[in-house]
Amino acid sequence: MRQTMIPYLGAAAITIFLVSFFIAPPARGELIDDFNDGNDDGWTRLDLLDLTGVGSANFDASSTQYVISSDGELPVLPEACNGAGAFWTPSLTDPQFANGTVRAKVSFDTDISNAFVALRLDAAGNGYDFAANNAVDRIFVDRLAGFVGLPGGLSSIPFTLETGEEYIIEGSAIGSQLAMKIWKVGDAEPATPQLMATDDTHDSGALWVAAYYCANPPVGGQLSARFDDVTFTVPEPSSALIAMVGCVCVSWMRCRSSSSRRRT
Ligand SMILES: [Ca+2]
Ligand SMILES: [Ca+2]
Ligand SMILES: [Ca+2]
Repeated sequence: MRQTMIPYLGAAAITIFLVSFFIAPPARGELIDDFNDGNDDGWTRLDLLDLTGVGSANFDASSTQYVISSDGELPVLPEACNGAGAFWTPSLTDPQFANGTVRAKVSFDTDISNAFVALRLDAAGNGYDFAANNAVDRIFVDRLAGFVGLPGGLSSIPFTLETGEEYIIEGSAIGSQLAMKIWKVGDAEPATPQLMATDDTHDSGALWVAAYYCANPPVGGQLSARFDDVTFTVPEPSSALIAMVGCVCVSWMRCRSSSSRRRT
């Protein structure tokens, strides 16, 4: 009796291990920061405006929103985009952030100001961003290299964004699948992502929020975008995966059961 129980106990242990590994992830929709304490402790700032000699940035959470803005007016850019951002410091090395969904409330204080959230983006600007370009009314899923995006992004569509309005922006990187949703606060959340893309260049890196402006359209001025209620969600457990784990365990138990019967 004891001998025949051992395979079942072993199977149960393996089942518990697999279930806990695949299906019982860390807390879902975990709050990263609501800035309600008025500071940005835990974030690592990066002022690309300063590093490239274009200007300098302010990072200010005293309003209980995280405002990333330029210190004064910025010049028209000759090309590409520039800005400032911050990454959630633990996310740079914590593998929990390699797969999942970042969500943040975003708004723009001026017409030149755009914003992105990013996943798997390292401190040198290599990774994925999910961008809301207020200046040209377009949203992008993009792969950045040294903070420079691909022409046209991995995927993009027109989307009307209004200065002063609040939006929820959501970026997702699960395996090689990238997806983005955006909607105005108060509107219904879209049932499916507006943008999807497949890319396997980057499999880990940090969670970011950033404000930026671009050479298109060729305008300078004050850069200012604000962020709030940043959350990160690990992937939903896949019912297919649950089924697969179940089948593997049942097969393994049957196999062990028949081999133990042969031994007795
Ligand atoms: Ca807040
Ligand atoms: Ca804080
Ligand atoms: Ca706009």
